[in-house]
Amino acid sequence: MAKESVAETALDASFESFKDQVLEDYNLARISRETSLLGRREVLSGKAKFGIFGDGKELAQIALAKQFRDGDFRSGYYRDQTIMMSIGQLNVQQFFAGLYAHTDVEAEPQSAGRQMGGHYATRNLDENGDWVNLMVQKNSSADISPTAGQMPRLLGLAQASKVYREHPSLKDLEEFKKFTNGGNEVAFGTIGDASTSEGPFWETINAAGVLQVPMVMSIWDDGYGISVPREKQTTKGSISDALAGMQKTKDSNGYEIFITKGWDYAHLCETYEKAVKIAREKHIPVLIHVKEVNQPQGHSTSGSHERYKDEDRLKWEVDFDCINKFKEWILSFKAKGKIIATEEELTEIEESAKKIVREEKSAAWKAFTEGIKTDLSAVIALINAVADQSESGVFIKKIAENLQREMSPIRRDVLGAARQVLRIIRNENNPAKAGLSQWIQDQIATNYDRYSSYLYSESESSALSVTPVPPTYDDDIKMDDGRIILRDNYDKLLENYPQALVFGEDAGKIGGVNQSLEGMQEKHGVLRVSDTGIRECTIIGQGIGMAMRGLRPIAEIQYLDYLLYAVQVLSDDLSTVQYRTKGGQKAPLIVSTRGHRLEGIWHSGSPMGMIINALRGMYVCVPRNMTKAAGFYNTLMAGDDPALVVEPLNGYRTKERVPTNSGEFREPLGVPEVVAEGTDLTIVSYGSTFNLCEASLKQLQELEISVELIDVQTLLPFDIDHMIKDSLAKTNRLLIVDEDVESGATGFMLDKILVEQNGYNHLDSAPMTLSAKDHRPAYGSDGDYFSKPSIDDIVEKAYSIMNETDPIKYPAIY
Ligand SMILES: Cc1ncc(C[n+]2csc(CCOP(=O)(O)OP(=O)(O)O)c2C)c(N)n1
Ligand SMILES: [Mg+2]
Repeated sequence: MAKESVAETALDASFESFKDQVLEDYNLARISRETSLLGRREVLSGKAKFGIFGDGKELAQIALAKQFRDGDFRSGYYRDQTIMMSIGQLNVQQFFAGLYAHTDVEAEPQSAGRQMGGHYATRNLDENGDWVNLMVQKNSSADISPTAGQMPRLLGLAQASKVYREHPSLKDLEEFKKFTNGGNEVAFGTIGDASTSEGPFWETINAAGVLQVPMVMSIWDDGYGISVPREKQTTKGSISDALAGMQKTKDSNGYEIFITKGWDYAHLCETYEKAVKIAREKHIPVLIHVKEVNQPQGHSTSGSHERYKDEDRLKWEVDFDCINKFKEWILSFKAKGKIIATEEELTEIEESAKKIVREEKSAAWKAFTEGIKTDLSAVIALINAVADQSESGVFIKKIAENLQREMSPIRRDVLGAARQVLRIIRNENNPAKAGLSQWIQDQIATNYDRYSSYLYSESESSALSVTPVPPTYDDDIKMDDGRIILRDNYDKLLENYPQALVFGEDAGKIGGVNQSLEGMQEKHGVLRVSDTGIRECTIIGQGIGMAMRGLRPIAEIQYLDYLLYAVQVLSDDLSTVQYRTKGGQKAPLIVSTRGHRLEGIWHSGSPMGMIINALRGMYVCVPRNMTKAAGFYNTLMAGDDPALVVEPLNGYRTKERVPTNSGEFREPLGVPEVVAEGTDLTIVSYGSTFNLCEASLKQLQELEISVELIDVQTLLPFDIDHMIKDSLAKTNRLLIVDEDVESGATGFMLDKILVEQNGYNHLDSAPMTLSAKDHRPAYGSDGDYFSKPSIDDIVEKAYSIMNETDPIKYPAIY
């Protein structure tokens, strides 16, 4: 029996230390529970906006955390406060700081107040954005709210251990000692029972079984996903039954599956010890279905569980409350005449836990409100100074008084009042105006840092700081297919960066569907150039997780049209890593895909507007040829930002001049290239349509239209130095061409050029856009001709702008 065996081992070792451990666990369970109880009250009393807590999951998490070692990683969800406390990465004060949205990273290291409470992360970067030693701390990747969104990244976090263990040259390199000790690190995943219904869960589970990575997957089964019961979520009403076919056998890969109960301390401890050992030593994934987990307070502060739980279940929540059960177990424990604690001793722990949590909560509130109070006093002084000298003094004083009377003022109240006053005195020559105005400007800058910084890397390695290097060429002109330029560049990258890995569907054995990795697996090994299953979401997840552990993955999505399967993880996870941790974590993943025109509805899409709107936080490169694409890969490898590179699908067999410095030349981001100079009209484009624009130049010249042709090269960032505006100052006319839907990326570019760059000041004609039709592109060359912009369309659109300007010189064609 579990109880006896734990006890006996313990007795043999040292009863005293066993006892201390159990009581320490009891204490932590109580502290965590009190935090949940008091946290809920803070929300209900209006001091915090939303609360979601880990009550009922304490015991299982304590058992898990006992096996958590330095260098290990967690990828979990909002119930995991006890794991975080147990591994020493969250204290009670920090928990409450998160609940209140304290924006100071010292007080709230999880997200600096950016994420709602219950979303956890560790600080894995120093203040310069460089990696800290991940091997001297227990790590947690930063949580996200979408259910099962933690799963794809978990796969990569676990796979990194496998790569580190099996990679011949990384093992001994000093610079990787801060990420691994021979690949012995485990990735702990947690998920709720209901969230196992999500696609990313199944995709991850399958992939980890195939890859055999050290992943310890825990399912906290409390029987509900908000109000919907497990039976409506899971086949057979049991995730371990549903996954039974995944069980590893002597002759197959697969999982070791464990089942335990959320209130059974001894069995939980034993199960986790066994399970984690298997994952760590043998790199076999394990799944722990923790049944009978309770949820004493219901789902969150948004509602009460009495709405959907019947009386029996509500009674069960009390009878099988995991901490009560733990207490029963402690009190009933007797081995060789020894006991762990008396009821009085446990009551003492409970009282002390309550007191500690109350005190920590108050300290968090004090620290949170102090900063705002300082701002408040400053602004009231400034407003009163303005009031003393204003004709609206009485009214303005009233604003200051109201502000002072606010019970729990927030920054919006403070800044809002100041801005209101400045608007009132807009016509006055008030000597105190400058002080107030300056204060507002300062506050806006400070709050930009608080709420809007770190969308991208702010380190010295930011992709925007990489020094550009032009491609060099031999005097005698050597031409080759675009795919060869890419392949030779990959070869050099794999040589220069031992931490680089390339993987995707068909990327390994055959070297990619377009042969841009031809021979690379043979040369660099199956570990570094590999095939994956058809599973775009977890291909990205592999990349994110590995990038979070110091590797430099290049994840390939076979076609741009299939990026949609991965947009959720790219948008919710990868694009927000820096932002949601305020620079505490990074995942410099390069995503490579190929797109724009080729053939048919799902092999010629160019949904760039959707992509750039969904992926703020990543850079998006849209090269017109493979030399440019290679130049972007090289820049991105030298930087530490995540990015997407869209290779032009019709460019693999196009001849390009072969550079002599493969792997070295670096294309800058956000710097358009003026490919042809002209005086009548600026045409702006990128990718495959850029090449069509270039092919139109001759006809346009014959029509006596002098075109300045600009390749924007990257959509995110877009023309950092406003070069396009300078071109408009010369031509006064603008045509933007791409093959996205109408108002897609052309709409974005129009806004950037006319509004952000103030380009509209230079225009003499209405700006024009030319894009594809709103439907998906039809199949075949005629489908392409009638769905996407053609040379005819480009020439005629440009001509129509000139016709409007000078109908005598450019008479209407139609
Ligand atoms: C993609 C997505 N859909 C819906 C939600 C809203 N939501 C938040 S938690 C939750 C239930 C999750 O239940 P379960 O996985 O069992 O975890 P538990 O809260 O019970 O621990 C839902 C539907 C969400 N966060 N993300
Ligand atoms: Mg649940």
